[in-house]
Amino acid sequence: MDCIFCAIIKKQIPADVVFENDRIAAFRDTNPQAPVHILIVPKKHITSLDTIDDADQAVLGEIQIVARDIARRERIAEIGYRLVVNCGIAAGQTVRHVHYHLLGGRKLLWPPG
Ligand code: DGP
Repeated sequence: MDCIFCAIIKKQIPADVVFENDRIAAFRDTNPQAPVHILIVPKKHITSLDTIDDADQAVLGEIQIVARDIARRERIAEIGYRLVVNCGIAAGQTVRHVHYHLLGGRKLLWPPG
């Protein structure tokens, strides 16, 4: 399987990893859209939100706990931040390994476009 995020998780290609445990990795986005832009991913390869199943419930919940902790550490929690998942072509998903964008450090517009 040719997946860039699986390659990062296996440390076959470099990334600026800010958090890691047995189930989850978080690393800085190479094309940041905000002063803080971190991707949080399950280590298990899941293609998109559309292919999650009941067995993924715990890790997907844990990702939000990880996001909260990273946001506090990156000092964006106080002013506010956004956690975004793009699912599928119309939403602009380009990497087919489910990932949560943690964005903060500036005023974020809504709707996102
Ligand atoms: P999305 O459009 O939601 O699929 O977001 C994919 C994000 O992944 C995009 O913001 C750029 C980022 N990205 C793509 N390739 C790499 C990579 O090799 N390393 C890192 N750190 N980020 C990547």
